[in-house]
Order: sequence, then structure tokens, then C-alpha cells
Amino acid sequence: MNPISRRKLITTGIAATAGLAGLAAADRIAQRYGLIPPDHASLYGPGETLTYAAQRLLTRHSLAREFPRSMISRSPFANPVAPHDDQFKRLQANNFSDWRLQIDGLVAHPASLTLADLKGLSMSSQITEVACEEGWSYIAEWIGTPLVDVLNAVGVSPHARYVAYYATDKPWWDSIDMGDALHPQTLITWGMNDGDLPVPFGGPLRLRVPRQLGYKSVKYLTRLTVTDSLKSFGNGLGSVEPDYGYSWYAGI
Ligand SMILES: Nc1nc2c(c(=O)[nH]1)N[C@H]1C(S)=C(S)[C@@H](COP(=O)(O)O)O[C@H]1N2
Ligand SMILES: [Mo]
Repeated sequence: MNPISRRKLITTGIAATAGLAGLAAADRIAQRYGLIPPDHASLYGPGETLTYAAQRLLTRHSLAREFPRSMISRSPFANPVAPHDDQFKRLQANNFSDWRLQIDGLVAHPASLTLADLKGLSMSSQITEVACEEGWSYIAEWIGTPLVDVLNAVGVSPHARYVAYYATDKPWWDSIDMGDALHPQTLITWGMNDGDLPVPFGGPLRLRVPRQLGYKSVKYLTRLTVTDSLKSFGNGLGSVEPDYGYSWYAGI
């Protein structure tokens, strides 16, 4: 079964079981366990709460599927992005040695890390799939520094609830909850298939969130902000996707 239909099934299944009266009860349970997603106020709010709450309760500790090396896609598809600006090109000309990942918000030690800093911190790899909401996907090996290691290094406040993250090609920004931020497979990626991460695939730095759809894996990562609320971020819905009719939570 493909991930999207499985996800729909969970939502529809729960909604059908719950019935109309049950929706309010489900909503109350979701509230109590802190399972209300930030785009709850959007048009798709009630459905999003059910999907998010159901998946968070059922799959909180689950791992995204990893594949054998033989299944790595021979010709992966890079989704085209807007042309890079002059600053990006300057950094690229210098092999990205001056690229910085800024980390701020609810952390004890705000930081500004180079690729070398990240590589020196820790390294992990995974063979996982990028699945676009438009229906295509590919499998690649991703090499990088687990986000959890960076968060531990800067010291995250106990009030932290989300990590928001930003790209050079504005208005791309997104956020994940601490469940995904501290998950061992969430990777600040700087390598792909045994080489540096190519620019079309998000190089020099990309946040891979393999338990969610491709759009959460933001390319050209420049900044991470740890926060207890997303209300004052952008339009308050947790990412740019709700503006386009896609949900903030895109678990697969
Ligand atoms: N910075 C940035 N990240 C992005 C995008 C983008 O346009 N800009 N597109 C997203 C979408 S919609 C998908 S499906 C995946 C595509 O990943 P790929 O280019 O490796 O195929 O990247 C995501 N990350
Ligand atoms: Mo996508």
C-alpha cells in the first residue's frame, strides 16, 4: 500500500469509527496529550489533528523503512528549485567551506556551525526514500549528522516543543515536533551516495526527515530555531505548506 493511501486510511478509519460525536472526543484526547498540530486552525484543521494524533500515538517510536544498497535509485529525480542567489553562488565557488548553520531559540548555547564543525560532531548514514506528494519517489543513501546530536551539543530547554528550519530559497521554511527532532533518523545531511550532497539535491546541507513526505526535507538548510510555540512564526501554521493546501504533518 502506498504511504499516502495508508495515511488516508488511518484518518478515514478513525473518523468513521469516531463518528461525528466522537470527533469532539478525539479532539479532547488530542488536546490532552499535546497532539494538536500547529495548522489546526487551517481549513484542514480537524482532519489534520486526527492524522497527527493517530500517527503520533501509534508510531511514536517507529523507524522509517531503510533499504538495501542494491535498491539505491540509479537516476534519482531532483525537484527543480528557483535559481540560487549571488550569495549562494559565492559560497558555492568556495566549496561551501563558509556555509553556516545557525542554531538559536530555546538553547543554552546558540551556535553557528560550518560543515566541518558538523562533520566533526558525529556521522550517521541511512538508505531511505524521498517521497513527493505529487507521486514520485527515489531511494538514496544519506550521510550526515543526526539532528539529535546537534541539539544535545547546544543544550535544548525542557520547554522546547518544535524545531523550525529555514532554507536560502525563501519562503521555504518548515518545522517538526521534538518527537521527530530527537528521532535517530532525522539527519542534517551533507553527503549522498558516497559523495558530497549535490546542489540539486539540497547541497551543501539538507534536513532529512525520512518519516514524513519529501517536502519536509528542506534543502539548502541555513538555520534551526528551537521554540515552544509556532504562533509567531510565519502565518502561525508551522510551515509554508498549509498556505498551499498541504498539511504541516506529513507522516508516512
Ligand atoms: N529549500 C527547498 N527544499 C525543498 C523544496 C524546495 O523547493 N526548496 N522542495 C521540497 C519538495 S516539495 C520535495 S518533494 C523534495 C524533493 O526532493 P528532491 O529534490 O531531492 O527530489 O524537496 C523538498 N525540499
Ligand atoms: Mo514535493
